[in-house]
Amino acid sequence: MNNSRLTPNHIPYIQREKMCTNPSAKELFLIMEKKKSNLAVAVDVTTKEELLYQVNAVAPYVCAIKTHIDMISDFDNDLLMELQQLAIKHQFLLIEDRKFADIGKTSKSQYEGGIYQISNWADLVTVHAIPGPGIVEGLRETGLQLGRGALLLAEMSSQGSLATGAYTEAAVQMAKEYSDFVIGFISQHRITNEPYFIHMTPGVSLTEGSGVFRQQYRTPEDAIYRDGCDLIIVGSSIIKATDSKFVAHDHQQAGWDAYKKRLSS
Ligand code: S5P
Repeated sequence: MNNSRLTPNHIPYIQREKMCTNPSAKELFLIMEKKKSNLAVAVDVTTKEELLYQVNAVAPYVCAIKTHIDMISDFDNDLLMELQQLAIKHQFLLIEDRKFADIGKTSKSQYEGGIYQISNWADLVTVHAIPGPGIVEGLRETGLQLGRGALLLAEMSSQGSLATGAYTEAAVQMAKEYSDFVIGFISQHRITNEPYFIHMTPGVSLTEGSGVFRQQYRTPEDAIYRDGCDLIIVGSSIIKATDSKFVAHDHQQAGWDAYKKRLSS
């Protein structure tokens, strides 16, 4: 098969692993294939105990865990040790959804320093494109030598988002310029056909509709098969469920079925 004539929608994750150079991107594709999971769970909770409880529950079904570490009221360094141990034991990546948005110098200091020292433990971080390429250059200087990667926010799931059209296209250009560090996007659709870019998408639930503060949800099938995203990010639908383990498994299966359907379409 001549892959150059195919869109990434028809190239298996395992082949796309060979097309990227960033170590975290490679590891992610390998884990996705091995665990048959294109599910990342957004564990948006406020205590260490809840975070570790939820991560333990969903770990077998995910390729990544996405944190907002600054929501944790009793944060300490032990939490980071435990998260990293769980990530090794269950094979998943850690995405810190920091949404950096400042000039390069400031963002770099926020990435490596402060209480959270994000670059020491997060495989991937989220980054706004709004400041222009300097933000990527600043983060890249720290992250690349540690084998880390970044995801550019090119579109958002909330109704009325300003990240559309020319803004989204400019984010794609920024990513192409630094594709050794920017491994892909947070977006609502496939926005470019380079097979090494991973499109991660939030606003996903088995039940479509809207959430609080104008969040919008569509199903794993729509996100992956219809919209061409590669990885679904699911938060409240899983972690607010009575049995998050069970519901995580359902989302994993729905995401993987949609990927298989896409490959064979
Ligand atoms: O456009 C976006 C980008 C992100 S990273 N919309 C989002 O909802 N997110 C994040 O995904 C958000 O910060 C939250 O952690 C998660 C969605 O959670 P849910 O509870 O709505 O599924």
